[in-house]
Amino acid sequence: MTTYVIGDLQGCYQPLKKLLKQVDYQPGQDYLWFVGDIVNRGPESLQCLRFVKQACENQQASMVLGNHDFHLLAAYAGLDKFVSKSDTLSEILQADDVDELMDWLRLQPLMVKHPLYHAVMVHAGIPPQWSIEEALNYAAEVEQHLAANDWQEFLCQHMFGSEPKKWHDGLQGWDRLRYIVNAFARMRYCDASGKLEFKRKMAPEASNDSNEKYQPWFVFDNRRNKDYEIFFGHWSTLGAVDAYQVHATDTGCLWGGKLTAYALEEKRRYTVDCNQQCKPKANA
Ligand SMILES: [Mn+2]
Repeated sequence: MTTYVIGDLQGCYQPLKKLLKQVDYQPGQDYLWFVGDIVNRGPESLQCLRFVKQACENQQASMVLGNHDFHLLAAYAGLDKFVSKSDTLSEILQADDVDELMDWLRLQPLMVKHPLYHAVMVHAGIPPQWSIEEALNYAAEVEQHLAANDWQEFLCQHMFGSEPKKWHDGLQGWDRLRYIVNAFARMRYCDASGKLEFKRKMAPEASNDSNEKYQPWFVFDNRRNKDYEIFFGHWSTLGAVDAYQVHATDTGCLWGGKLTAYALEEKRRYTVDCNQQCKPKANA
């Protein structure tokens, strides 16, 4: 049995098929971890979503929710103001099985813990001030709301926005839940206390780093979650980082880069080159 951690698909279904063939994936024997952002921008989001749903329902895969998956749920729930021209979600929103797909998607977790190893998966990251146990509990707070009957109102009215930036244990209400969502699904840079910084998206530059307050979330010495290997995606410009007890798996398939499967047991990366088809259409 091998656990393959698969980077952000974003609708790149052909590269996924190629990658699974390359690693000789055996359904029912091997297990797939999808780091989220299954959909959007790429050409075959509907196929990707159906594939991941089927694999999860067959107990052959797990996924975590990424910011684009949240975005899809919000678009379905009627939050048109967050739908942009570069989105390629209409195929899903018009599909016959859209209700079934969305009712399944909203029940997916923000964080998954491996049943056998000290390994977890999130979409973007875990702030330095949270232990693994705390992070799992915080993820569950949000998951409860997404599972409730009024999930659409919860998501559309309370979860979008970039405030608050700072976490403290006494944070309550929507602000608390919004920080949790933003940390798990959007974070790249933060400070040592977990204060979020959303403006920077590029990889850190070697030259100007050491005095900068905001750093990639995983580099801080005081990080309280180093006792587990953390797998994540979301950051396509970061590259294939395997350091600091973390593994970055978004290698930019959507942007003409590669799709990654990290074989957990072998500690080895497999990749396929993306094909031209996956690059977002200029005016899609
Ligand atoms: Mn993302």
